[in-house]
Amino acid sequence: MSATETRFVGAPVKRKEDGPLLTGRGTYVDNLDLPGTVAMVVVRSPYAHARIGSIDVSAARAAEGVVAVYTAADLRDDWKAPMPCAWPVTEDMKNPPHYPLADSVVNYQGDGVAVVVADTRSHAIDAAELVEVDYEPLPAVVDVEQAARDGAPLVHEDLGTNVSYVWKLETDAFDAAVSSADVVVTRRYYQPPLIPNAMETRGVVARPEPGGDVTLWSATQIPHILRVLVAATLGMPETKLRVVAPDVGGGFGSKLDVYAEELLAVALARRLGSPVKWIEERSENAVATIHGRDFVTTLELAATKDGKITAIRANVHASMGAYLQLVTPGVPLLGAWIYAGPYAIPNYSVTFTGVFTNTTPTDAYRGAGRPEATYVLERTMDALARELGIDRLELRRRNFIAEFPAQIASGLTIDSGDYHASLDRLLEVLDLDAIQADQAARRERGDAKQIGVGFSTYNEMCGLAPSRILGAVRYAAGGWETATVRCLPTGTFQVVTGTSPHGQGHETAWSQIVADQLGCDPSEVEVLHGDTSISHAGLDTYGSRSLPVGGAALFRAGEKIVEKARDIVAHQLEVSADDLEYDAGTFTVKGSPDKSMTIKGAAWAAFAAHNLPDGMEPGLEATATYDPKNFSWPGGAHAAVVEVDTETGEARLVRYVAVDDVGTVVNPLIVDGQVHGGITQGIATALYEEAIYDEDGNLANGNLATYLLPSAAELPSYELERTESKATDHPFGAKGVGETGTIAAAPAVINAVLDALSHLGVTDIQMPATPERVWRAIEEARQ
Ligand code: MCN
Repeated sequence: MSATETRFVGAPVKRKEDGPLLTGRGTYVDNLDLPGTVAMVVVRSPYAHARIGSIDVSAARAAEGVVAVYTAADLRDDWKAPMPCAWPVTEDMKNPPHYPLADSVVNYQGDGVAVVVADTRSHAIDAAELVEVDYEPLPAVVDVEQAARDGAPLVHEDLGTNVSYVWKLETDAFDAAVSSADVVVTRRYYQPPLIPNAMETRGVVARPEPGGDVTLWSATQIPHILRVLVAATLGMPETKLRVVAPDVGGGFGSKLDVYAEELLAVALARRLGSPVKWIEERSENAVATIHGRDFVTTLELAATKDGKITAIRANVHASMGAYLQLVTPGVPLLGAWIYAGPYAIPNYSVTFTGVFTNTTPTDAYRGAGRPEATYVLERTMDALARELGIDRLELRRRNFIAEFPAQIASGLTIDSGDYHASLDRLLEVLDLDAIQADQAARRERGDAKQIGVGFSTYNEMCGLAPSRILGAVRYAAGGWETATVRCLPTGTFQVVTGTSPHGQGHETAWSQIVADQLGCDPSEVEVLHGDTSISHAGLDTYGSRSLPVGGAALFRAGEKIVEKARDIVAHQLEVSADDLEYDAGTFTVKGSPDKSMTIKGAAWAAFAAHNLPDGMEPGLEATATYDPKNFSWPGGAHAAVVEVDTETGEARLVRYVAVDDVGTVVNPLIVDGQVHGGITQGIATALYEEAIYDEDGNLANGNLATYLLPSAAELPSYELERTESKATDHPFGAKGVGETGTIAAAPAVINAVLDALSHLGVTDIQMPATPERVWRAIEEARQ
């Protein structure tokens, strides 16, 4: 886009979608009240591991309002395939068949064993309590390293092991590089399981339609993928299923899945001939929706004594939970190529061991694989700096990748970036000298409240795409995206996108792109999404792919419109197409500024079709499908300043400064919002969130009174800055932003806590750095 064309791209246009949402006029799944709807409730196992002896549903069947009760045995013939896992990361990956209801053994607390359908939700809940299940408890395993050892209780006995797969990537000269290094720093990190808590829990309505069709409304991120996989699992032709993602109140990766309840609702709607509705309760969400993280990682950095890092090795045990969900085994791989982060490290080794445990299945949670990689790298960078006696920022600078495109040791190419510029800007804003003077003064005085500053310089690989690379790592689907732009005869515009926003503001951002390209106001653009009967193709929203891939497809469709319109205008004005100049929606004849015609005028001419070039089809619309050659590579530098009360162990965030490079920014308000939310999730990981299981696999904190989510009261106002290096593989240079904050924040915060306590000899604290953990670390260091 030229400078004159970008009136709206780059401008802080307020989000179009927010008015209805903020005034209670959104339509979420639970707002659907279709005539004749019956309510579905899932009966869930209280045990993490148990054999099912018998299930007695007679009392439930006889209860008031009950329409039907089903167990796995009743529904066996409804499934033509087990629940899908789209990422068999190795040829011999173990993936035990997983069906919507457990048959003979339950494998995590919350595993579904029966489903009750009643006239009202309260009747269904009451009846669900009458389902009698005879369980024989089995030994459970929750610790990922323990589960991988010989002799551990087996989650799936038939497999003979809890290890689902081992995946390895290593460069040739790796061992030689480690043995010739001056120093090798090795650290071990635990990243606990996390419970995604979208504002809207999951929910489903499935309505049978005439002719055996079904419409499925789901609070999902992936209506297109869901349609294909629900149809395949139920053995329905895809044409018989319409999937609608209405307003969706967040997902953060947890709604990038094919869930048992989606399959059950469709199957039961077909059986019962009535719309079936299921709405997840908040405490149910804690066990029935996927969890994130649960990684134990050993990271080694080998370096010369002047701080040149020569090799990196990561050995990761990643919990799969009890079953492989849609992309569970692939989550570690999403970080596999970026364990060296923004640093030029020539020798590289990562090994992932995917392990079953008796816990809720894990899957993609904001950042998926990349926060895990960045956390262990940035913590170890500080450890290496201490070991070498080199300033931690100087160590980073000595190793930054400085020339682009950069081929990295893991095999990918980073097209663009400027990591020095982001760090420079961070330091301009931060005033490190003042923070360090404050730190020195507090130490001198022996204050109870100590201050620390922590850094994280990062890059990430997002914009999930390129189909060829995804295919090469055995991911079943492609990574393209598609968009249609229609220029309507009345001078308005319609976009149909394959992306499926659930909080990211695509209606606004996509309108800005079209407005600039085709010369209109964003309010004149209607953006349609999230309904497979309207948007037939698409690969949906996750992996910060929507702007890098879907936005690029939209831009390409706009280019096609401009080219067709050029021929129409040339014909109408009786000039050659080469004689036309195009700017911001208007074609002007070169040298004759009074002779012009707009895209809107061309749209009318294309509709009326009275005077079109010979052979040209009426109408002005175009579809483009875009499959980039490379991932999107944002990066940046973040700093956290924390105050730690050394008497109580409480760590409180005082400042948070983030400098992100996401290439061209379409909407700075949306980008700031994305970074805000992302940082908050990263801080939450560092200080508050952890799903705690006891040794029998009981989730000890599955509600919001005990599972801590920070609110605005715990957090400072963030200071957000940007640098800009344009993506070379995107038509207007944009990179993804949806996960940057989450990826960068956690290590910055923990590094800050450790900096605050470094004079006391504290060198390690496990996430989340709760007051108890901080206090214990201080006490241990004192002894
Ligand atoms: N954007 C922009 N300029 C850029 C980059 C992005 O203006 N250079 C805008 C885009 O136009 C889009 C938004 O920022 O409106 C996010 O774009 P993108 O980075 O492409 O990410 P996606 O739209 O694909 O969203 C997915 C991403 C992920 S992976 C998670 S997890 C996440 C996130 O978005 N979950 C979210 N942000 C979320 N925000 C909300 N409110 N709810 C969630 O569940």
